Amino acid sequence: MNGISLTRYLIEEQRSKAQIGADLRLLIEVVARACKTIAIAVGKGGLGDALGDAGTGNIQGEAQKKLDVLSNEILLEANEWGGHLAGLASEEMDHPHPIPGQYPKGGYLLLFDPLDGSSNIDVNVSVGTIFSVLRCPEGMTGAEDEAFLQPGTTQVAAGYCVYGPSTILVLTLGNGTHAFTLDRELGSFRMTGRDLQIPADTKEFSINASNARFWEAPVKRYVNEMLDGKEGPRGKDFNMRWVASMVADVHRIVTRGGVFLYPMDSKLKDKGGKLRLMYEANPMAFIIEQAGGAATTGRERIMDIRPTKLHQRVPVILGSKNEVERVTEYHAEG
Ligand code: P6P
Repeated sequence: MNGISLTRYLIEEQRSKAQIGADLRLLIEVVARACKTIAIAVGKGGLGDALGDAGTGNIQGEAQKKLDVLSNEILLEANEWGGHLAGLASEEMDHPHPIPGQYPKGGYLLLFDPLDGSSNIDVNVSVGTIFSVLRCPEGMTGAEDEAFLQPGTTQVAAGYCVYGPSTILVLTLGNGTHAFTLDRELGSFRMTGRDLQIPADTKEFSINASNARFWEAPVKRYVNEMLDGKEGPRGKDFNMRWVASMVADVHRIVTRGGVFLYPMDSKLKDKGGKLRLMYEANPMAFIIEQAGGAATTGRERIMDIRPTKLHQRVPVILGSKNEVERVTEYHAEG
């Protein structure tokens, strides 16, 4: 079944499991088309005029790259006219973007980080778009923050598009995790991985080790045991990778296993963590769990968290199930 187009996959899902209706199928197709446009802008690098800082900041207090702003606009413009959405929320916007009055509204909410890892853009390292789809609750318009504050278990779909040597869309509709690679000649995404499975064990971990002095004891214990290698309690050697682009690190894990940690640390305590729950941790957790992996904060399943703020942050530990369970056990032991 490899090589089928994204469109054919979506039609087959709609036909076989009534998993998705026409509106959700349109939503995914529109997001995929927007990712193609973003891939072209990212791929231009210094040849386009989109590198460097935009001179503005987002609600996170982070300097926005020109491509952050451009990617956000591409996703807004692609999605506001189709009649499938009630509202959109983005890392780059303080509050939700309502559907303009001249367009019909639909029943879905789209949340996204339009260009995650954008600090890597200027040095030509892989970056990506992350998105999550929720239903708009009865009685809400989709323009209010509250409409989006739903636990990750209510997600209807989630995905990311990694802009690397190839452009790959990884998607779940709650029926497995599947990969579609952009065929640049045809201009369409074609299936290159169906029902991906993350190995339960791994020898590869992913963490920004420069934060070691700020970590909580369970994380220090977990990482030190891996660094002790064969001679240590784990009895095997480990390898470390840190791209500092969540989409690239997660894609490696979805592809060959591994464990990714951006844990709580003392310098982030007042913020709640580094990564954002609604449009980074939750969609990645859905994708990972649908591929047989696990995703916790160290203390609870990420997708069970009841959100209180649109841009709230959480600690993230995700990937190979047995490793995530080990770290989570270490937290429980204190
Ligand atoms: P650090 C990118 O800015 C990001 O949000 C994630 O994509 C990435 O995993 C993390 O931050 C990198 O953080 O502290 O290593 O720069």
